[in-house]
Amino acid sequence: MNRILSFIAILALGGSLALSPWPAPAGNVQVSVVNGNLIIQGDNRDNNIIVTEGNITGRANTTINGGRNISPPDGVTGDIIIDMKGGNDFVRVELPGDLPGTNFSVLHDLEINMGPGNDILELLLVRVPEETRIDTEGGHDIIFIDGAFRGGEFVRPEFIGKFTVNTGSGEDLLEFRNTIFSGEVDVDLGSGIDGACSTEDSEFLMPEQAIFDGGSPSAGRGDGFVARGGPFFTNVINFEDFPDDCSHIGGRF
Ligand SMILES: [Ca+2]
Ligand SMILES: [Ca+2]
Ligand SMILES: [Ca+2]
Repeated sequence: MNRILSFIAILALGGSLALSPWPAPAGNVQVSVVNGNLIIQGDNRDNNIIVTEGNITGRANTTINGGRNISPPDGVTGDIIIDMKGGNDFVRVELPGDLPGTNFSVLHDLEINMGPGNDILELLLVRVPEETRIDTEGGHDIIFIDGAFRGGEFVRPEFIGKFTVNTGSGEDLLEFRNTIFSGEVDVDLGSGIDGACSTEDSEFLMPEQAIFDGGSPSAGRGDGFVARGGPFFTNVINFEDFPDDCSHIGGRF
């Protein structure tokens, strides 16, 4: 399977509910502003939401504050905190930062906890001015990061401050393309046969401060790392498999 097919597979998993092996997404996601932080909190059902500069939208039968969607609330001056709790959750965030015509963006930190369950997180054209902290906890989780076209221009994702990922137990995949990591990067894929995948032109402005840890197991096929054409990393530990493409890593056969 080439990378385009693998991307289509991710889209099919997250986007096309008819093809999803999972039950239809449900539950309610509560959005509130607490001490200036935007809190987006799921429940223990399979929640499916998209967060953009214009809307926070529930897909399929997932509701937002009991309704179909809401505009980003006023009064957000702090961080954006997403906590999806249990269930097989899908979250897409598209917040391209302070571009012309943007009325809502990440102002400080972005913190996302996907909780137990097999989760998919997509960060498309996201710009985070300060820290990014992602924890997908147990389960077979996928994190996919890429740019996208906005107003005819391709906008790359950019993480200015420290970027931290923990994917916990389960066979997890972190795939990123066209992404700019300006600061420290600390990726820990936890136990399970995991994969980290850089397929396109990502940039690490501090590659000596980028750590990728595949975790256990360290026997057999082991954890896979793909950095085709990418920078030379010095801190890649607990990876055993270095294939040319991402189609057979992170629990994908
Ligand atoms: Ca949930
Ligand atoms: Ca999970
Ligand atoms: Ca893992």
